[in-house]
Amino acid sequence: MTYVISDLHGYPVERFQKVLDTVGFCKDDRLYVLGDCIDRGSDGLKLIRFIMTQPNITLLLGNHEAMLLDNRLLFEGDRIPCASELYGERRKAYSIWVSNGGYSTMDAIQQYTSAQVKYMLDFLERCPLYKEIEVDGKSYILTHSGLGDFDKDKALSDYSRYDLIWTRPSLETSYYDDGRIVIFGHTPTVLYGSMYKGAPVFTDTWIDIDVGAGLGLSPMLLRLDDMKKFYF
Ligand SMILES: [Mn+2]
Repeated sequence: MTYVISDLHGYPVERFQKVLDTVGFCKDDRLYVLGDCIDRGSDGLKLIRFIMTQPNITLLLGNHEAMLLDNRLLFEGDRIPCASELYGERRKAYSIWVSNGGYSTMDAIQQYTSAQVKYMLDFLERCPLYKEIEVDGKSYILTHSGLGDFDKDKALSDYSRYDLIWTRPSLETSYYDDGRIVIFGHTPTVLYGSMYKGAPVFTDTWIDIDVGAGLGLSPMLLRLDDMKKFYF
């Protein structure tokens, strides 16, 4: 069985593990986590450390993990510098992260040794921006946020990082007609209209599975083999 989930945003790791147990997730199954494990809630780094130990769970990079990586110099000294000590590009990267809910991760990271932090950040540096998979004869493209600046003749490797982790697809204008279904998170589905609150959005060419855990709603695991939804 193949599962996808996205945007856990610091969701309690023990509850996440319990859901995997409930669905009977085992070593022959595969789970793709489509980015944004961290920020907002407090368990983001615990989620990442759990994922790192699971050979059949793949984490794709989200814009929040990318913001953490953009700030990795903060964690390489004896203490975390404050904003007034940062200048130029470093100050800009810090401001962007803080304004997007980075404080919870900044606080949590201080519980770890510098070797543990380096190990986590090195792991995140290796996380892919997209995956192409096939389940039961159907082809899917997985990314954090969809495909910005979509062109069906463009190779996935030619998309910019921005177009894979920051884009906000539109119900009206985003139509990914390359024969594969694009699955992503990043945009909480309630932003497409209150009738989508807490539920995934399915269109002819894409599926948004960010049901709003970052907004305090219940996360959802989607099983691609039968499109069954599991709510936490
Ligand atoms: Mn995101």
